[in-house]
Amino acid sequence: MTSDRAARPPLDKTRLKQANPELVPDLTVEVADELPSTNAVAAARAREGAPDGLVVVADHQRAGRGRLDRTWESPAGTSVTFSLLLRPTAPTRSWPWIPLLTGYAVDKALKALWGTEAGVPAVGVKWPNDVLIGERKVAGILVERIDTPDGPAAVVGVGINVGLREDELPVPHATSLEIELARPVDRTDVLVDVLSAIREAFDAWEAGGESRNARLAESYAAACVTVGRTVRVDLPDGSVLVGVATGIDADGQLLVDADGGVRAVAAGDVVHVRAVG
Ligand code: BT5
Repeated sequence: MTSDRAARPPLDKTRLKQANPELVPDLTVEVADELPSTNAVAAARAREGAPDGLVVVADHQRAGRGRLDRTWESPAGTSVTFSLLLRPTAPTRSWPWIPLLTGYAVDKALKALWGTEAGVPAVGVKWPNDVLIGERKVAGILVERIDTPDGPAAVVGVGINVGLREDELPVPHATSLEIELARPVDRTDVLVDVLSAIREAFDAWEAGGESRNARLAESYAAACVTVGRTVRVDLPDGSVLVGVATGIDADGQLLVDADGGVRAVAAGDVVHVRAVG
């Protein structure tokens, strides 16, 4: 496996930790060689009083968490896995937007990485918070609300498949940046770009005042590959909703036109959303 190690260098800790002009200044990045889950560590740090802008990065995350007790797998040396601690000033009723905004920012950063490369499938965000290349998942997001002595905080966890080979993909509908681009991709570059995009997106959202959500709904819907498709939504009570996704409302809910009526579904209330056909 010597060749693998050479081909898979560790994250560049110096570049990430020193005052880095590439990173917006209000982020403090901590990089660990290995952690079970960056979300768990960031949540513990939030309860201890860590400030907004702390970023916990694992070079190798061994027990990543997904939504609803699902898992996130990341073979050593292949992934970007981090959690950003936010202490948003936006009212908590707007917080359902946080995972969507994160997906939107990751999507934007990956699209920029694509640049002008031809022949690669499109990047898009799948409501509520997966980032896809073509039909396959390249990034997952888990946002958790944490109650802390200093008030509620949000832990924004992001996992991105950078260097996984086909035989390392945990599920058939996954993909990685290197598979899609057919060239090596530097994990530190991806981390720096994605963190900057997320921070920028949140700063704009926080500054946006009362109209923040309506504006975001429009931009999000434009980047969202779910809108316009027929979808099957699995709900926690076992029922299934099938209809055409027509848009995103100001609360970040998916609007599904089914059986002659439009129903709004909240991200927190769905088990799975799948495109049909
Ligand atoms: C997610 O959950 O997609 C959220 C994943 C969040 C991971 C980050 S990594 C940093 C931070 N620290 C953590 O502990 N977690 C966060 P969900 O939508 O529930 O999707 C989970 C499902 O995606 C699994 O059940 C698998 O089917 C699939 N999956 C697992 N690993 C994957 C991978 N590397 N790539 C694509 N799909 C994967």
